[in-house]
Order: sequence, then structure tokens, then C-alpha cells
Amino acid sequence: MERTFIMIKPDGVQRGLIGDIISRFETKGFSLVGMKFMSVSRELAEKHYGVHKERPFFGSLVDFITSSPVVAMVWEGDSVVTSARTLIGATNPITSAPGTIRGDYGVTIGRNIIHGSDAIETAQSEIALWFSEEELATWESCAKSWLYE
Ligand code: IDP
Ligand code: MG
Repeated sequence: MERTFIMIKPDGVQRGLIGDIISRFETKGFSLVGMKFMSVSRELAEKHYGVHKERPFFGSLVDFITSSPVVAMVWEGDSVVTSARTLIGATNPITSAPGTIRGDYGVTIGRNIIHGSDAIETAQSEIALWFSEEELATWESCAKSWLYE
């Protein structure tokens, strides 16, 4: 079973999309293994987006992520890293497909509602950055045998 890191960004929280977003992951068939509602420190935001530190939008991205609370989550399931990116949609919401989270709710790249890890290794390092081992619950959904053959 794979795990991925998902974060509802400040715009998703402010716009009242928490319930809808969680529901999409739940109804798809993934299992929640960790979740916290939190303010993000500059240090954490800079580490999380460290790969983009030379990009012109880095400062405004860190300002945005630290501007208002986020929902940090870990979801589990078969191929969840790739599948979550599909549910989320392309980075720029103006071209994200309808039916995806960004395609349904966003209009601009700097306010694209949600983050999802882009690869298995990234997911592992992002989960370790945002969560301690004790904050993650190992459990098995009663629907598992109806989701997987
Ligand atoms: P991703 O979130 O789809 O993985 P990345 O390219 O990793 O996209 O960029 C990280 C985040 O940085 C994006 O989700 C978006 O919020 C922001 N971002 C990316 N490119 C731009 C840009 O050109 N202008 C403003 N913000 C950007
Ligand atoms: Mg990315």
C-alpha cells in the first residue's frame, strides 16, 4: 500500500472546500491515515517548497501558504500518489480538466487549492516533514475487500 501527502491550501480552507475535497478522496476508495488543521511556519513552508526556491514565485508562494491555516493529510491506497495527482488536476487550474479539484474550483495558478506529492519518494519525504510516526494511524478499512480483488 502506497501513501501520499495531501494539503488543502489556505484558499481551499477559506473557500469552504475541506469537506468536498476529503469526500473525493474517501469516495474514490482511499484511506485517511493522518490529518491535522494547522498554521504553517515559514520554516516548514520553505522546506516543503525547497525545490522551488530559485523560482520567481517562491516568496509569494511561502507568503500564501503561511497566510492562513491548511489541512495536512496522509492518504493510503494502491497507486495513491499518481491517482491523487489525477484527482487534483493540472497545476494551472485554468487548464485543469473539469471533474478534477483544481479544474472545478480554481482560476489561477497561485491559488490552486490543493497540494499532492508528485512521486513516491517525494511523498515519503513530505510525509516525514509534516507528520511524526505517532500521528499516523495504521488501520484497515472494512471496505478493503470490496475495493480490491
Ligand atoms: P504542483 O503543485 O502541481 O506540483 P509545482 O510546479 O510543484 O506544481 O508548483 C508548486 C506550487 O507553486 C503550485 O501548486 C502553485 O501553487 C505554485 N506555482 C507554480 N508555478 C507558479 C507560477 O508560475 N506562478 C505562481 N505560482 C506558481
Ligand atoms: Mg509539485
